[in-house]
This record gives sequence, C-alpha cells and structure tokens, in this order.
Amino acid sequence: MAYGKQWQTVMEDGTVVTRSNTWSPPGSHPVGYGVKVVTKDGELIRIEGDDDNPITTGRVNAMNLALREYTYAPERIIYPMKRAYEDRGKDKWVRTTWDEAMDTICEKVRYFQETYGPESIVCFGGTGREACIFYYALTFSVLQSPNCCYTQSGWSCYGPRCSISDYVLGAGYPELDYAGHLPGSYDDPRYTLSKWVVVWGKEPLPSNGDGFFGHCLVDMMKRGTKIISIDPRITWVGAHNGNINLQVRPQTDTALALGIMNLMFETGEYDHEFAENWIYGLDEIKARAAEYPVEKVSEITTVPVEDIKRVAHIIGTERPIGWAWGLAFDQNKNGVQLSQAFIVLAALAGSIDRPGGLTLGPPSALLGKWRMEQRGAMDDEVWSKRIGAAAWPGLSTGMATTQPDETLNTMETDEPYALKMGWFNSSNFLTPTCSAQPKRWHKALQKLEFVVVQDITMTPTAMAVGDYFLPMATWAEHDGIVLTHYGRNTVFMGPMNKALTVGECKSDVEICLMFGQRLNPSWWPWYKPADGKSLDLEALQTAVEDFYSDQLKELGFDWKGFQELGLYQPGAHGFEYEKYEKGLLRFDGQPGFNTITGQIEAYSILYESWGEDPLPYYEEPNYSPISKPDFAGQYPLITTSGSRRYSSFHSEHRQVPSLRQIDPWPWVQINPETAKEYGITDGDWVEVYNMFGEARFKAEITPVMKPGILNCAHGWWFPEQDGEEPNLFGVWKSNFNSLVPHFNVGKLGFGAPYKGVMCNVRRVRSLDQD
Ligand SMILES: Nc1nc2c(c(=O)[nH]1)N[C@H]1C(S)=C(S)[C@@H](COP(=O)(O)OP(=O)(O)OC[C@H]3O[C@@H](n4cnc5c(=O)[nH]c(N)nc54)[C@H](O)[C@@H]3O)O[C@H]1N2
Ligand SMILES: Nc1nc2c(c(=O)[nH]1)N[C@H]1C(S)=C(S)[C@@H](COP(=O)(O)OP(=O)(O)OC[C@H]3O[C@@H](n4cnc5c(=O)[nH]c(N)nc54)[C@H](O)[C@@H]3O)O[C@H]1N2
Ligand SMILES: [Mo]
Repeated sequence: MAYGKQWQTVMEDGTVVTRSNTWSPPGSHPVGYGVKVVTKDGELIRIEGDDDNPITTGRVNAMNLALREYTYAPERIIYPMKRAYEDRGKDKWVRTTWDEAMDTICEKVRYFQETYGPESIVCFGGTGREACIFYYALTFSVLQSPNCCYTQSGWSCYGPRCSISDYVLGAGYPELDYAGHLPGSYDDPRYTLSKWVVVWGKEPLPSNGDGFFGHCLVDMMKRGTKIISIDPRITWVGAHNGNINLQVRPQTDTALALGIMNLMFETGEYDHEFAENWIYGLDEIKARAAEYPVEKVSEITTVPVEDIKRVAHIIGTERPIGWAWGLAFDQNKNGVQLSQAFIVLAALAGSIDRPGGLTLGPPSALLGKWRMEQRGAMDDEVWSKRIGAAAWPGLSTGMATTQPDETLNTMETDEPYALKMGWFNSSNFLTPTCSAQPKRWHKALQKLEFVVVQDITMTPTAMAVGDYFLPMATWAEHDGIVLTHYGRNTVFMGPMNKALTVGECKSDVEICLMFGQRLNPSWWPWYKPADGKSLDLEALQTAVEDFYSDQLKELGFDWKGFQELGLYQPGAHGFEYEKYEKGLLRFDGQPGFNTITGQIEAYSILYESWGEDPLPYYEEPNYSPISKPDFAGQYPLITTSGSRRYSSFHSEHRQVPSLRQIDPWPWVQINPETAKEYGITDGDWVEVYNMFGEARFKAEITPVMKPGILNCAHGWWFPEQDGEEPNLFGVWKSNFNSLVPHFNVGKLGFGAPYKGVMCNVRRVRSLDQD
C-alpha cells in the first residue's frame, strides 16, 4: 500500500485497511505513529504499525496496540448519560439522547451566562490530547467564558517551557533535530547527525512527550550519537555504553545549568560568533553564572565536579549538540529560570535552528491563528475577569488559561466571584493527575451547580460531580489532524482518518461544532443540520471536513487533499534552518528572534517589566531536608514522581487487561541501600508520606535510583473497585498528589514540586491494611 491517494483499501478477505495517524483518545501526545487500522464489517480487528511511515517506520506503542480491547471494553460509555443532581456520587446514571442532552445543557449554559455572567462557567482541560486544541475554543467561543483551567499546580507541564521560549527565545517550542521534518530522514543532505544529545529531565522512550518521537534516540544512537542524561535515575538511554549520566538531586537543575555555563565562560569554550551576534545580556549572564562555581554546584546538585567539567567541555567543543528537554523543567519551582538557562546553554553550544541541534517553529502555526482568535468571542470586560490573570501577568501573557492554584482559591472562597457551572474536557484530575491537594479540589467542586463531563469511561471525577456524561470517540472513530507540538513546531503532520463508528460517541471537534452551532452560530458556522436542531450525522461529517479544509487552506490543500497527501513534512514544502538569519522568525520579516530586542534574551526585558529578576538564578526548593531542617528528621527522603510507563497515559488504561498486566499496581522505585535501611523488600506495599498527605505503592527495588530518592507512580485509580462515594474507585489510596503542596509555585506563577518533595516511607500490609 503506497502512500498517497490510496489511504483506504478493501482487501480480498473483506477487511478494510485504513491508513491513519494516532492521537487521542485513547491518550497520547501527538506523536502520530503511522498505523493501519484493520476493520471488518465496521468492527475494529487490529492496529498494525505502518512500515511505510518514514518517521515511525512501523513502530507503535502498547496503548495503541491495545486499541481493540479499549474500544470494546465493557466499562466504555458509548451513549450520552445523565444523573439527577441529588444522586451525585452514586451510580445512578441513565441513558439519554444527544437531542435531550444538548437541549438541557444549552439551556443551563444560557441560564448561568444570563444570571451570573459567562465567567461563572469554568472549563477544565487536561494534557495535550487532541482535546487541548479544542477546549480553548469550547471555553471562549462556545461557552463564552474566560475561564479555561488546566488544573496542575503552577501550570507545571509544557506551558512554562513554551512561555519561556516565547519570552526569551522568541520562537515556538525548540525541538531536537531528528530529521523528522525532512523527507530524506537522517540521510537527507540538509541534515547532520548530533554528536551528543543532552537528554534533560525527559524520558522520551515511554513518554514521546508532545509529539517528540522518542525512539528517534535509538535510531540516532545506532548511527553513533552519544547521550548525556541529566536525571536522578539512570534511564534506559543513559545506561548505554559511552553515555554520561549526571544523577542530579531533584529540583537542583538550575544550579547545574548555571554551573555548566560558568565553566564554558571560564574556559572560553563556546560559540563566540553566535553568542556575540545573537545573545542579549552576555556580560550580565557571565556575571550571574560566575556566582555558580563548580564546587558549589557540585555540593548543591550532588553531581561530582569532574562529571560537570566533562559535560561543560563536550557541550562547549563538540558539534552538533542536540537537546531534549522534558517535564522536569516545569514541575520545579526553579523551572522558569531553568528553561531560560537551558536556552542560553543551547545558544552557547551553537545549537539554535541548526542541523543536528534544535529546530524552531515559524511564528504562525497551523490552527494557531484560529485558536488565538477565539478570545475575540468575548468583550474586554469579560476577558478581564479571567481568574488570576491580573495577578500573574508573566503566566497569563503566555497562557490563555486561568492560573490553576488561583482557581481552587476562587472555588473555595467565591472571590472575586462564584463559579457555578463546570465542563470537564479531557481531565480526570481528582486522580493524581494534575491537581495538587486533590481532596480540597474534590470538596470545592461539589459547589458547582451543574457539571458536564466528556470522557470515555466512568472516571472518579465524573462519578463524584458529573451531571451529564458525553461519550468520546477514539482517534480511529473520527477525522482529525495530528500536529506535533500542537503547531508550535510542526515536525510533521498526519491525518487521522475515521475507520469505524462506536455507539453514539463523538469527537471533541464534533462536540464543539454541535454546541457552537447552538450557542454561538456566528463563530461556529460549519454545522448545518437539516431540520435546524437535531443530530444530523451527515451534516456533522461535512462540517468536520469543511472546518479542517478552512484550517488547511493556508498550506494550499483541503481536507480531502490532506488525506491523499498522507503526511506533511515541512522539509518538502520550503523548511529552512537558521531562520533568524533569514527574517523567517519575526512577524515584521526582519532577521532576528521574535523578542523585544530581536536577540535571545539571557537578560529578559519582559521579566524586568514584570518586576522580576531578568536573569536566571537558583533557589533551594521549599520542601527539602535542607530548606526545612526542622522536618529533616521526620521526612529525610526526597520523592520525585510520574516518570512515564509504556502501560498507561496518566489515569487512562487502568481498565485495559493487557496493559494492566504490565503494571498491575502503583509502584515506587527505591534504591537497594535505602530499601534495606527502611526494612523494605521488593514487592512490599509501602506508604509514602509527608506533612501534606500519604499514598500507597508497591516497592520496586532498583539500582537505577539514587540512594535517598524515591520515584512514585501517578495517575492511579482502580476501575475494578466500588465507584460510588466515598470510595470513588479507590481514588484516594495511591494518590501521590496529596503529598504535593497547594500554591507553592515559582517565578511568574509557574512550576510546582511534583518532581521533588521531602517525605518518609514505611512498610504496610497492603493497599488497605496497616
Ligand atoms: N506512556 C505515557 N506517555 C506519556 C504520558 C503518560 O502518562 N504515559 N504523559 C504525557 C505527558 S502529559 C507529559 S508532560 C510527558 C512527560 O514526559 P517526559 O518529559 O519524558 O517526563 P517524565 O517521564 O515525567 O520524566 C522524565 C524524567 O525526569 C526525571 N526526573 C525527575 N525529577 C527530576 C529532576 O528534578 N531533574 C531532572 N533532571 N530529572 C528529573 C525522571 O527520573 C524521568 O526519567 O509524557 C507524555 N507521554
Ligand atoms: N504526581 C504527578 N502528577 C502528575 C504528573 C506527574 O508527573 N506527577 N504529570 C502531570 C502532567 S504533566 C499532566 S499533563 C497531568 C495530566 O492530567 P490529565 O490530562 O487531566 O490526565 P487524566 O487524569 O488522564 O485525564 C484525562 C481524561 O481525559 C480522557 N480523555 C482521553 N483522551 C481524550 C480526548 O481526546 N478527549 C476528551 N474529551 N477526553 C479524553 C481520559 O479518559 C481521562 O479520563 O497530570 C499531571 N499529574
Ligand atoms: Mo503533561
């Protein structure tokens, strides 16, 4: 089956093979594995990796291989459901129709808009599933509220990295150059293989974070690339021959970055030409870095002096250096400073927008303009009511959402106004995904008078507070576009081609098109149901295609044309390196970066205007045995959390037997020495606890952990347990985020210590017994 026009084929045995690209649901980031969806008589038979996809070359993750199980799981909800307000927390859901659900929900939306103002409605969204392209629009132009909330304390995922890239680099998300945008892949003459890749606070093989195809590291290692892994654990890529591991104490990376930078300035080993032409504040950053001599940095980070020196020398002298930066940058109170220091280091290494270094996205992203325009559906007065926006300009300039911690405060206090209606779109945040102090959120959410949940299965969140449940279609059940980095740096882009239908499930774009047509038709003109009211499936399919055709216009093709193209790689359509030299990064067409100074701002003009230190600096985290010596006896250990596994995407997939078999229970990784000290053996149930809360895990004793550091699982609930209140599928038993403090955020309102709080651990008999 060749790429191109033939994206769907009927085989001799009657099966239909649809070529597609994966996204969500079931969850994953837009990594876009090229796959073949095999169906027969409308039923999903299996998923196969597509060998012809030039990037993923047949590889596909376990969660997608299990799609048949996921699709037909008995727990899946495939019709709209509703429940009486007084039955919240009880399993008293009844089936309803889309027509009734739409009538009632639209009536409620209008009631809250008119009675309390549209700002009384809050929409909760989760990570970068396809939904994240649409929940901004759902909030701003369908519900016409300014309050779109991603609930992770300190917005601690990706948003900080992107905002800092906007503020100090003046470009979309910088991504490791693994030749994904070039049709010739690694052999394309425009490409040069990275000699070294610095993999920093990221574990891309299981995570494939935000569209970065993690297995490219394996491809690159096979061709000769070596890895510098900066991680408290020794990861799979770090463990390979010749690779270097800096096992940093959690949350101290900013000191390490400044220490490496200082060594490069001291030895003069850096790209002088690039630095002098393109870094603003070179003298100031040199002076700041000088405050981080290597011995002091070694003491803070617990990384040996010789290792730091070796890495500084490699970064300063070998070319090209690639970089992969991950979630540990965001889940960190010093994360804003870390991201700024990282960008400066990459600039000093001559990696910016050069082959084998970091690629940059152009200033206008596909679907980006449309997304930005959605705010225009509200007048300035309504927009100015966005929760936390005025108090946190450094967050609300980069992110169109509320400040998450402020949102909980608002719900608890009704200040500056009460929130009345909630809409959960791709968020199950009572499980230890997202919210810190989830019991406080649980209590606060009860105050919402009306709640709509869009999801796949009954979740603890839906069971606790949902009034209406709208069933979601998987990526194989709807048309859509997989967009790596959500358009901020489109390495490649692929169509999701609808291959089957299950029950009455609808995709996020379909739900926006349907509700938008009812609630704000001038902004949502695409859906034209025949009788003007009811669900018209044919009109809905046309609306989806017309919507995408409008978005794709600027690339010169429509939805059908995109399906026939099969894969869009910018390298085949005029991609250029060194865009800053060519006037391709700024809206005014001038050379330089899209910052105030036109340069990479090691000294940030914007930070200064917000009354913040313009340069990066390091502060000891608030909840560590060093900053809280009085508690160090009680909580002598540090725990990080949430490193990804092949078996689940956050709280999803716990109900899928083949995946649950891989990781049947929540786990905590402990170094053998530490385990011995605490009398813990492999497989024991343990409780990890601190001054904020406790959670239970099964011990995995492993030398990849540094002594004294734990690593706990996140996203655990037990779909097989009683779902009703107060058990809620056991959601409080292994809830790591009860150990994470509320509103302990860093610079600009970003960053919370999900990956590093002080704690203790003790053996218990089981998940439920002491
Ligand atoms: N299978 C699967 N894939 C996923 C997800 C999932 O749940 N499951 N979630 C998705 C989401 S939303 C995201 S944001 C991405 C995240 O994916 P990544 O960015 O890869 O992040 P993590 O896997 O959380 O952690 C990466 C590494 O950081 C290390 N680490 C912990 N604390 C520190 C520290 O203080 N400093 C340093 N330098 N390293 C530290 C951990 O040991 C771990 O190896 O994955 C996405 N992909
Ligand atoms: N301790 C700790 N906590 C963490 C992390 C950590 O590393 N450590 N990681 C954090 C990070 S980085 C993130 S991004 C958050 C993630 O937090 P969330 O994104 O809130 O993750 P989930 O709990 O999986 O909730 C998502 C829900 O959306 C549903 N869903 C899946 N796909 C779709 C879709 O396409 N459309 C719709 N409408 N629904 C869909 C799923 O079934 C699921 O119930 O968790 C954070 N929590
Ligand atoms: Mo995330």
